[in-house]
Amino acid sequence: MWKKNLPLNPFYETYSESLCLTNFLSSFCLIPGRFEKGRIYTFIGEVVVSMNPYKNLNIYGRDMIEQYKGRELYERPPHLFAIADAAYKAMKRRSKDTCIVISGESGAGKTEASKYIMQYIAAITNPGQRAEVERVKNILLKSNCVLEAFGNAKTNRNDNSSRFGKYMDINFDFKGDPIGGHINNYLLEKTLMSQTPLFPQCSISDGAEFKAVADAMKVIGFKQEEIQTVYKIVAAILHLVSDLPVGVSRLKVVSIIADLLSTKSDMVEKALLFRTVATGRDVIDKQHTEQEATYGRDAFAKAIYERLFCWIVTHINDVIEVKNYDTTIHGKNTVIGVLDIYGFEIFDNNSFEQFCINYCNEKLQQLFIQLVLKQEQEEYQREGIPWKHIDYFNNQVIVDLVEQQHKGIIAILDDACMNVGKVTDEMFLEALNNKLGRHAHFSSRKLCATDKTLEFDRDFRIKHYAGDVIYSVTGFIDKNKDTLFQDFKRLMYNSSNPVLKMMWPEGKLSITEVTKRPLTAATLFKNSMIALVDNLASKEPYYVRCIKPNDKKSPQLFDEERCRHQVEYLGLLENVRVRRAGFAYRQTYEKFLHRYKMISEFTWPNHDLPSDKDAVRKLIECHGFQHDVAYGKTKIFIRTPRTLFTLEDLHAKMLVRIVLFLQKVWRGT
Ligand code: AD9
Ligand code: MG
Repeated sequence: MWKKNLPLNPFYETYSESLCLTNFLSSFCLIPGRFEKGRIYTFIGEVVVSMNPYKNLNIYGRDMIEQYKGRELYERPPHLFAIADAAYKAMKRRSKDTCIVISGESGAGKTEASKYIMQYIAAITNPGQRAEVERVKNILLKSNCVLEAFGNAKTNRNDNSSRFGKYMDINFDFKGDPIGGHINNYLLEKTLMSQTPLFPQCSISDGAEFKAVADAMKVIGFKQEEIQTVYKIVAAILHLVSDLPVGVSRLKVVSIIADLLSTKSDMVEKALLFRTVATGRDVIDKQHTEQEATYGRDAFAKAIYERLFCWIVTHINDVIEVKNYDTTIHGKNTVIGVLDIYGFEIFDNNSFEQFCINYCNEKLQQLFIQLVLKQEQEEYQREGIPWKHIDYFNNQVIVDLVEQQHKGIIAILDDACMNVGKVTDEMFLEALNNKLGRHAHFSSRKLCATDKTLEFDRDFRIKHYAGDVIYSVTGFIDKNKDTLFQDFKRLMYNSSNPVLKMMWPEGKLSITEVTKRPLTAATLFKNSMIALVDNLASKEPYYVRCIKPNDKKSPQLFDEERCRHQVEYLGLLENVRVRRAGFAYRQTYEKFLHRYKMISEFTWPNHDLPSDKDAVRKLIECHGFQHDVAYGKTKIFIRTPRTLFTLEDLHAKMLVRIVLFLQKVWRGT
């Protein structure tokens, strides 16, 4: 139905003349009220643009799943399911690892999108109802609930904001059924535990959510004593960071914490008040100043929270790890990766965490540019296809500002942290000013005294691809060093609770054995981002670009200015331009022939033409598609998806004819 009556792609249809931002916005949101009508998805090639509806839409049910299952990308109206199906089909048909990268700013709908994608994949696989596959699917789905319970929090941008990054690989067997998975988590924002006030006006029902999490943990396979330990750790953290209620003595709280962590009161007290230090050959207990003790306590609370989170992820990974899959018998095990990470954010007060989160978003934008805008255009050039270059803003310059060796902000921060003696956040800012004073994307009050937006001496500003963010240097040094006194690690290692003990293996080391210079938080994060991007770049990517319609979480309000800004910085306009001027599909002549040679008498079963390119040309001409293709040096390029569908149709029909023919031959009729 869709194929016949409706435009293949709203973009191809809407734009006959010039493409400008206003047209763009009109097309997918305003005219004829697509946002209001709940038509929140739009295609740009293999990219789906998603507008957060801020209300429940009845578009993710079983009937919808059936409509998208096994269909080609443009056969049905734009939807997340279409992109999920495309990634799945590509993986199954061509045994290729694929990935779905979901990006957009905080509250734009990434996490919701990732869950719908996983639900879709779960719904279309395992028709044979194999028990082991069902088990894996169930755990994959339930893992979201548990990870969100521990890793999401309310911010003023999003009531359910992801405070960690998540990349999940789903492994498939040769039948295309999920047989396992693996979750990578990235830098959890752990300061939350000691800062977030309670939100009494929150619409969330704590009781129901708690039960859902408890059930999910059971399904995943957490044992009863493990679940109890989880609750005890959470309680211990809350006791550690809470101001003491009137009438509760400090000693009482220490003893409660000791009980919860299965250790002794005097040991907890000692770890909170003293620090073991090695001076030459001697090891002594040095009493903390009040400031040190407060720092130590907070660092401890954050560290047990982080360990708990990582332990939960490891536990989930253990139960969904691919087991007993023999690639020599079953062939390659393929993967679909789904990336849902914290979105770009600007708060009133931005610190080290926002710096990391926004750097991560720069990296993802860079990957998008590389894969969608740059490589696409380079390929046309390489293949000798006539092409007029389409310009775009390349954010590599900002990525470099943050991550470049020796010169970038992370390197400067690490340098400051390496200094012996007391280093302050101000000294770090001074170093930034000295080294980055001329950088077009960096400024600070010292460098630009007339700039009234830089209110405080401790601020610096990065001109990010998605907007300017002013960061306060306060806390950068401590958060980057991320020091946790060895005394706490030893305390936990000596816990009589085996689960806790397992979370702290390095507590075994004595003070003299401890590595003095572990990698800093920013460097660890940078390394994990580089590895993530390499991993994504090695797979065939599909993109979901999420847009936030307004800052009020309203289902009615379409804030044109905000949308315009996001469309601009996400590079969507350039994306459409490249797509419209370009080709929807390309394939090497050899592979193209391999798939379609059966639909032409000139190529089936073999051709006698001088080259595969000539054979493809003949095949295309005999079906009358010559006006919709271009011939590159090694690949054929097809402009519109419609041609590809027709080729696929012909291919499918021919397969049926061949099967019928073979059946007749076998039966001897
Ligand atoms: V953050 O970077 O983690 O802070 P996300 O993940 O981009 O952010 P999220 O998916 O959590 O945003 O969406 C925010 C809220 O918007 C959700 O809690 C829903 O209330 C709402 N939302 C998002 N997508 C949909 C949807 N497809 N249908 C209905 C939605 N509501
Ligand atoms: Mg999220």
